[in-house]
Amino acid sequence: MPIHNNEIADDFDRLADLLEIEGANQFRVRAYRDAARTVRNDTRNMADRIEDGEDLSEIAGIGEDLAEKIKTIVETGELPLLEEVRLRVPDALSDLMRIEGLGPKRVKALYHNLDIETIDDLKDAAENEKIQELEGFGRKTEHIIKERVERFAGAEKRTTLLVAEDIAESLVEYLKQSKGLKDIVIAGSYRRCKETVGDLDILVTAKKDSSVMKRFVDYDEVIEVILHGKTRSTVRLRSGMHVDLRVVPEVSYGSALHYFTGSKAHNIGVRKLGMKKGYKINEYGVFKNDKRIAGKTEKEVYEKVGLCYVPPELREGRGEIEAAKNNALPDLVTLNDIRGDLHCHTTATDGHNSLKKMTEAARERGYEYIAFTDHSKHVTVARGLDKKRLLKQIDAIDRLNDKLDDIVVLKSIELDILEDGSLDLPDSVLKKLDFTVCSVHYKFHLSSKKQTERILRAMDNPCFTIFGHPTGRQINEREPYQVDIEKIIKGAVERGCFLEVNANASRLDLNDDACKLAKDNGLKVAISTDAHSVSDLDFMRFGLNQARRGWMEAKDVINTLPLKKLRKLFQRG
Ligand code: DGT
Ligand code: CA
Ligand code: CA
Ligand code: ZN
Repeated sequence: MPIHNNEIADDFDRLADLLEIEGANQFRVRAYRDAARTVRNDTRNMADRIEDGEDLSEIAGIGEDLAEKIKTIVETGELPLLEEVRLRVPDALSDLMRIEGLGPKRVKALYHNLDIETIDDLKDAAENEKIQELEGFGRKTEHIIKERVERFAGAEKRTTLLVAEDIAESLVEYLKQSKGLKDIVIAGSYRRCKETVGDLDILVTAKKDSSVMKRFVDYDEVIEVILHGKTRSTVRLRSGMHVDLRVVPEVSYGSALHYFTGSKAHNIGVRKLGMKKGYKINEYGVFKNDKRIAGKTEKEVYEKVGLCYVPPELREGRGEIEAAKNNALPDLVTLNDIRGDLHCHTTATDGHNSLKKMTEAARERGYEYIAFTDHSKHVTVARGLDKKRLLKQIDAIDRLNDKLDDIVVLKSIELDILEDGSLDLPDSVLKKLDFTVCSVHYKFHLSSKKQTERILRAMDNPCFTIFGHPTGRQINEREPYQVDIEKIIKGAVERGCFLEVNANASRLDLNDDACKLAKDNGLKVAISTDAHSVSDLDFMRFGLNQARRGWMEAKDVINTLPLKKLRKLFQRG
């Protein structure tokens, strides 16, 4: 069974933790952490890449040594260096690093002085007030640790859609080979394209003598069978993900799909409508006086209660039932509508592929335009563009455009919004660009009032076009900064600028709720990948998921426009 990207990433993360606790060189530790992130966020499976004969060292940020290590993990399931380090440093110490506020130094001190190896050890020690006696800890720190351990233990673990897809796709491929299988579909939050999923809900129809249930519990990624029945089983996979599998009769397929797709709030709404008509609706069908009158398809279920078909992304109980009743559902934006990508990086700053290669890749994806938004020089990256280098890039783009006739390269930059709300390059240079992306990359901890003012002030500059990753959150890693997003949305409408839906699978920023808020306020967005390499261009569909969940249509998204119209929008007042 192929090794998943997240497993390779976990190995590298663990290795980085243990090496850091051991006191290894910072650069070495950093290299493994970066590799973990690169692999985890790759839209393609490392195992597939190897099978296709690709050279992994050509992936941005993966050198020859790392490429070799990835290959070893894929082939043997193990990373020998990690095994070696594990002999010296207890593996569980790596878990302690997941507790906020515990760095390598503290973990080491806890281990050497109090024999704390596991989260449980840590909890016991905190409860027995052992930690406060340690040098450099104190009562307050002990209290904070105790609280964080409790939160950590109770924290709901949700998986990003990108990682969930990787896990789900190979399982579905495997199940498809079962004897007597007919339909197979993943329902639940996965089908609704939520940014993260709790567990996977797989639904199948199959012949009576089908082997699908047995095959499911026999899957070699299963580490625990929680429930094993004829029509329903639940397992836990190596990744920690729980999976439910349900076998339903064909006559109930549509009803079951509807029921298990959810959300619960949406289901309740539909059931209520059914009750008004005297129907009983459950996962087996729509019933009138115990006679099944619908259930084979989802469409049938909706029709019976007087609704048109509701796309899964809208099934959140946010007004979609009312809209479906009035035939007023949005015509959701699709990947086909997208004509270009407005936020991409190259080797000029922290991207991993050249201007030319990125443009070629955009053309392969059928785009009419691509914009390069390498970083300005302020705080973000060491090699950010100053005026001179930006002018050089503008020249290079002019020359490239001369040679191309089926795609246009747009000139842009990702500017830092400085603390006082100014932008970090003078307007005289910015005017030479087609548009700008402006982002907050530092001073995340301002009050909501100050942060909001800072951003609005930046938007006052007519050179400000698109506000990049507007809340700064990174899923499971960094909370959004404090900001009044509604004020920002309204401010953007007033000034004629736009907000970004950053499609990077671990950002998704704006998220679905904010997309809806933007739409309700008449603000258009740019769905952009923030690609740092060619394969990152494929993040586009993850941004689309959020926009669709936020009810957005093609007309709400500026990069669905042909270039001429887009250029007009870029001209502010
Ligand atoms: P998740 O797994 O936390 O990301 O979210 P879901 O939406 O996949 O929720 P899950 O796995 O608990 O259940 C799958 C679907 O089954 C859910 O979206 C709706 C349906 N469902 C579950 N429990 C109930 C219930 O008590 N009432 C109704 N009407 N539907 C339910
Ligand atoms: Ca689920
Ligand atoms: Ca479930
Ligand atoms: Zn960027």
